[in-house]
Amino acid sequence: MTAVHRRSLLAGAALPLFAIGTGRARAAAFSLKLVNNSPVTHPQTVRQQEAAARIKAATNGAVEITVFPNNQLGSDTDMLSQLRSGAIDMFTLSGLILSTLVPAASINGIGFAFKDYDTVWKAMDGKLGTYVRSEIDKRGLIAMDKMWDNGFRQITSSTHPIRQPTDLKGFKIRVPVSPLWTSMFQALGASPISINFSEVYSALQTKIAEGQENPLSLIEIAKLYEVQKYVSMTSHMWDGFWMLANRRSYAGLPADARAIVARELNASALQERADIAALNGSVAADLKAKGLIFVEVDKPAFRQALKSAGFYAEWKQKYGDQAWGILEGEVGVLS
Ligand code: X2X
Repeated sequence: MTAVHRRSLLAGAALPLFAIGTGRARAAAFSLKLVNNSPVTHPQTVRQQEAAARIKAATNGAVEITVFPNNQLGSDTDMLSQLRSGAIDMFTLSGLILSTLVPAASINGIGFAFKDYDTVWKAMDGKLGTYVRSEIDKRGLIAMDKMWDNGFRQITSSTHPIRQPTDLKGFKIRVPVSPLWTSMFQALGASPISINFSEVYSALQTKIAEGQENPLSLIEIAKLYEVQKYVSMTSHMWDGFWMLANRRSYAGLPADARAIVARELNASALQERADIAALNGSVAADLKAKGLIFVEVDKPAFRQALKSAGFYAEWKQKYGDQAWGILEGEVGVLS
């Protein structure tokens, strides 16, 4: 929040800061910046803008959230530090990237942990999500209850089709900045390069990286098909975004405003999940029409390669028995 609004908060501390339903429009008492890394047309951005409009209406103009999509305020790494300092107030960030601050937050990205979306949402809206949120809280950030979908990730390549783990040998694959991603693709024999999403298109175009991995919806919306030739349907992990808030910004809102913000952001998260589910029904055909070649993969071989490389044992030890037990309670035994 801006200094001006902090002052007005202090000045009005003993008074009700806004009256819901008085019908009188006034300048926003609280202006918040919400940022993401997704293109302007991605359902994440669209649903966040809708939430902001509903929040403004429901608080009678007192809470104004401005959405800055598409890395407008920096890379994910930059935006995470801005969120921590309070330069930005809210940020939807992949749990895996958040793990550079909150190690437990990458746990949903363990290779081949989730078999389908029902299992994902049961875990993330249930015990696993509750556990990760409490770890986020310990590191000084607030996470809203409902995660936003990114999706099951698939590997794309501009050089050769990836069918077997052996096809990944020495493959220069861009991964987001996160120890779990690097570890997983090293375990598969690839040569992962950590690059923020803001640089991915150009890294692929200039062949700094031969390939990358992302959900089909994002491969489509971010036009990665323009600089990639093959997509291998590995669904090697599920990735989603936590709606994070700076603790001081969030605590600075009156309790009734906080309740409205949380309610509307969580409602938009559920709508965004449904948008992605709908996209998943049509996106493969669109990508094929644009010339991307779909490759069938030997999925169990990838999982076996991770197992043989000691990937599950290593990460079980890193997360600890409690976290691993919660994950396995949701998805079954992994190692
Ligand atoms: O950086 C990525 O690849 C992205 C957009 O999927 C994430 O935010 C993890």
